[in-house]
Amino acid sequence: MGGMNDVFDLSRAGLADVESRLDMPRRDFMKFCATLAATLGLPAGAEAAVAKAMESAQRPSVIWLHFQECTGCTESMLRAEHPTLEKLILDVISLDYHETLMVAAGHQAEAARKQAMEANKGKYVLVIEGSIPTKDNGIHCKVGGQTAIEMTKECAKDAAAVIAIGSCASWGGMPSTHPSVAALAGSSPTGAAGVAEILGKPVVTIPGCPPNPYNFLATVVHFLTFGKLPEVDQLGRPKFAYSRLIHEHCERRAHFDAGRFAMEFGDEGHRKGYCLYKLGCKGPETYANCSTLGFGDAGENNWPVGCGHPCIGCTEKGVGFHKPIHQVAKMLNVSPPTQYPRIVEEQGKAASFASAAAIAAIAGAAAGAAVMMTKNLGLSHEAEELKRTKQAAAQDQSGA
Ligand code: FSX
Ligand code: SF4
Ligand code: F3S
Repeated sequence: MGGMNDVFDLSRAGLADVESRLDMPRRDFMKFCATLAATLGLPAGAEAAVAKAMESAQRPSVIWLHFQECTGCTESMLRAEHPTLEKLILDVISLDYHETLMVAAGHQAEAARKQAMEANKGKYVLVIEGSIPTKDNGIHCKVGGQTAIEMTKECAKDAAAVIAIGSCASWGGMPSTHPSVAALAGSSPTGAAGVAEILGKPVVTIPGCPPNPYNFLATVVHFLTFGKLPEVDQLGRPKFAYSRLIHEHCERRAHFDAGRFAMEFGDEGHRKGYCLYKLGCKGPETYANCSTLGFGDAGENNWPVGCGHPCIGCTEKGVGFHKPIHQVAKMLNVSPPTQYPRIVEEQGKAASFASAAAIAAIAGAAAGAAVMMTKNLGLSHEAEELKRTKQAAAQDQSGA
């Protein structure tokens, strides 16, 4: 025996090891691998490869830097389950430098970082949390006497992969917000930038404020399983997580399509779970998988819109922290209907046989329209990518 199929043999030795290392029943471990494989959009059966990679515990060295941010990225990781980040840290990756979690401080901490970089030259994964200040030679954020710019460049030089976690590290995030003071408009107080801007080359980005920990875990597990990072878009975002608009998979989408909107917080529509578009929901212009993944294992619907708050577009550069919260979203793919259908049957009222048949006929037509819409929406990310490529080429030409 010994092929990939033996992964379904729950009595095999590898699983006994992983069970004791992770302090997790083997069935739960297999379910966790299947969930991660599904999150990564891998085909059925890929959980076998994921399980094998995690069982072998290659423990790549990870160096995790913190700059201008709130530490929410790390905090949200600590609240990830199946298994918790602590278990992941101790078992799957070797977290050799992390200012919030490590015991060492001062010179000891700096020595640990240099030692890990030297010992794992060309092999370690560099994770950066927080934006990097560029104004005044970067003096607004220094660690161990080095500016964030210097430290980023030094640590990235010999890294096998660089991951920018959170919106701050991905594109500047909240620290890059322009103040409303006229004299300072157009630039943030510290000139906050993302990692790619500092390194002058693309890096993998996992935006979100905070990002969903599963997107980070899935990215790391992809690295462990296949020896490379997952496929990304032009902004460095893994496609498995950021290639669909939130609006495409939102549980309130049917209300949007039917023209049922909450108009005020706490009004009848809001209490009934109607669409939050008119309260400023940025789901129609924000790429992320929040609506399908949820946060924090606190049960279903545990994401901003599910909790009754409009999406503020926290993952999306130019939207999150930049557009006023109550400004309505730009529709990237489908314009909101100008005429809304009459609501034929309100929830809770029994439909007559005849009206049920009429609704079914309408629903059939709507399903056909939805298929067309979904087809078009499927092109949305590609169309956006194409637009960005053209813009970049035009910029290159004008700069040349
Ligand atoms: Fe905070 Fe992370 Fe927001 Fe930024 O997350 S949750 S401010 S993305 O860098 O710590
Ligand atoms: Fe959901 Fe927001 Fe789209 Fe409404 S506008 S369907 S609440 S994502
Ligand atoms: Fe952020 Fe919107 Fe998701 S606010 S967490 S991108 S629903």
